[in-house]
Amino acid sequence: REIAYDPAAAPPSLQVRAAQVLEGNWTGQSTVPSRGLYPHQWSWDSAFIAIGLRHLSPLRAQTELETLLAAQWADGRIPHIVFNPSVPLDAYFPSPDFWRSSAAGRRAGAPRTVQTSGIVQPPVHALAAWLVHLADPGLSRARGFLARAYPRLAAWHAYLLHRRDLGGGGLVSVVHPWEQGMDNSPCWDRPLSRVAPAPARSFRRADLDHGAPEDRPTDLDYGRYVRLAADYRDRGYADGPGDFAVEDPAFNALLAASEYALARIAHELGARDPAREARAERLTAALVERLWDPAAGMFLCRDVRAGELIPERGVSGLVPLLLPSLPSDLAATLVRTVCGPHFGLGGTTRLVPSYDLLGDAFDPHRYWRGPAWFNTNWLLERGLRLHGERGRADALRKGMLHTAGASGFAEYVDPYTAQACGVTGFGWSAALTLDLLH
Ligand code: 9WN
Repeated sequence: REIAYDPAAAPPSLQVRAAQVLEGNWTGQSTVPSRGLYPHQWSWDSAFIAIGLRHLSPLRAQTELETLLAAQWADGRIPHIVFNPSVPLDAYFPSPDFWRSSAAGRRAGAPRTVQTSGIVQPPVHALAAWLVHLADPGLSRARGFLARAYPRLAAWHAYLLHRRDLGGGGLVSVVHPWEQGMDNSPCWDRPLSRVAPAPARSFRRADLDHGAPEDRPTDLDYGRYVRLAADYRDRGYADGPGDFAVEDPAFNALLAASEYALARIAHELGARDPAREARAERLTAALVERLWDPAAGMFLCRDVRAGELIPERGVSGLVPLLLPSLPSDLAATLVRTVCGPHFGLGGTTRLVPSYDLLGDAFDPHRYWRGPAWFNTNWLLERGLRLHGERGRADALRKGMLHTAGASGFAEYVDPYTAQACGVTGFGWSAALTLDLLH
């Protein structure tokens, strides 16, 4: 019997499905992480999304970053959320009326025309801008993309290096778990325990309208997030010693990676900026000096207030594998740790979990306390490749592509079974899939 060929019946390819997610999440100027759960623009999401979007439309990828950079504060900070004024206030908490950026952030130079949050997220932007440029250098030059982005990115890094070195050792501190981006990682449990939670009745969580409570942070976590953010706001978003200050390996490694990217951007623009690479190397050296833990075989977070390393293994402590000038014995140790019993890659897990499989707080479904996320796995895939681990990088890439398709571009997945958790159609899961396909 002859089988008629019907192209409409063929299932769409992974590439087409990923593109559809990004199309659906595009607002005209930027991309939301998720239509329901995160209906505004997020800082590090936009950087990862631009890295994927460049394969579909270099113009849209440039616009994505330009929209974010347009919301930069005069002190150089890039806010972690840029609010979309057409979205109802109660669609996401905390909303613009909580942050009150243009009033409370006046002295720090918050923009008047857009509403933003007052905290930051990891500095993936210069890396993203460079990769976006490479996708279509002709368009980038014609639009003056890098020439316009460069001073803003330089001011952003200067803000972090000068205003946020709260530990005085040459590394940036985050002052809120939302800044580091892995909101309820067990790494924060100890420093957060000192923070008096805001009463549960004083705010309403919109996230529970979209996600299963057992996949999300607890109410107690939220009470502490609210307290820290409100205190920072009430200090006019001025930086100084507060209740929570942590030096995080991923945040600082991403800053170093972005410094290398800024050096390339400066070179492309014809400006000589030898200080940039030196800065990236100094950051790498400071990471090793302050955060490397030989017994754990990985980097740990430093609790700046307590003056000690936090004895928890989070995926963030593997991300410095991304750095080219990491000493080779440390890189080799990190590879062993990723593939060992705590993270299980190539053995018990399909993707690298967000937290120690053997840790007391491990939970395969609860947000950043165990599930695997696509952005951290994408960073590790690059790190493995950079340090000559081609076979492992290829296997991880394959696992990510399979999981992305099978989970409907889930926000995060169970690291053992790859079962989808959180929302599906998540922006960076789709974008980084596209990047891996190219
Ligand atoms: C708070 C948008 C963001 C990500 C973070 C992720 C989550 C927000 C939230 O969603 O955080 O910023 O409401 O839980 O933890 O990494 O940028 O996708």
